Amino acid sequence: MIINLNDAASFLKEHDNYTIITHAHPDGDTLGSGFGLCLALRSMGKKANVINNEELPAKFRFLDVEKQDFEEQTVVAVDIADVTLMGEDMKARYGERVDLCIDHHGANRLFAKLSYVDSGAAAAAEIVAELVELLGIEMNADIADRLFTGISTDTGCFRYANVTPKTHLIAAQLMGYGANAAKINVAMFETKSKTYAVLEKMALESMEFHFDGRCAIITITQDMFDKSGSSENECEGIAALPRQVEGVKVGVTIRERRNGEYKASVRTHDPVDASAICSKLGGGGHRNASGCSLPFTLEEAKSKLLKVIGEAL
Ligand SMILES: [Mn+2]
Repeated sequence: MIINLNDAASFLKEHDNYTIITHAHPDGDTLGSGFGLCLALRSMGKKANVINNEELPAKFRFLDVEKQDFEEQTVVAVDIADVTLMGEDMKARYGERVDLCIDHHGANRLFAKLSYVDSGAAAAAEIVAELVELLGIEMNADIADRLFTGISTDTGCFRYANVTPKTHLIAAQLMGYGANAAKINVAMFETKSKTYAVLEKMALESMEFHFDGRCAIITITQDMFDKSGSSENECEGIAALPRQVEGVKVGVTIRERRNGEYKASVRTHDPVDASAICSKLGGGGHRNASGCSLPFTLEEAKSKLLKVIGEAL
């Protein structure tokens, strides 16, 4: 059932012993909104943990909070548009029993008992910031750092079209409560591990152009992960690279998974709709940033993508 922001706030007030779950290959928003909500609930005197089925990427470890000991009663999902995005373990454990989903993906599949979805919010963390205010929770620097990280990362450091005046106002308020914006932005956008830098170099070497340079495709193979020492949980930033090339309307990053299947991240410039491209292949997401799974060989995956991209262009 779809609920409004007030209902979501009431729900959080009325329940306790929270398990907050994030999506697989966690990014700054799912983690920032998850850990921010966790600390906010604790400051209301409630018990709350964030559960992840994988180790946090090193750059996000500063968001982590110590686990509490309690019997889980209420499950809240943040920034998760569909159960398939939870990862297999988490989907098996929680897929059918999410009580409340807080999300900003227009394509949210409404898998939770209650869903609050604001597709106008730049980040799930923006929604959590609104909930904190609505609940009358006193914001502090620890919560503010986490929510700021979510907003900053999901907006590419406030550069993308999803940024609204409200995004800036909320970010400004978070800075007022002590969020260390400069430090967070340097850590998120100006710092890369050496293993990632080597992977990025290989990824750029793989770049190829189609449709008179209007589409650029990068391919990352498991072999590249092995040779660079990098891992899938630090490669999110690569998805932004192909679209950075002048004239490119559709930037695609195809990533080989451990099981030999492929996943594509599609980034577009307006008017090309990334979510329309990906939904034709069973995926989805946002207008300028979407993804889909491609259980095919690399050649097949590429030709299926090129076909729908050609239609979109
Ligand atoms: Mn998000």
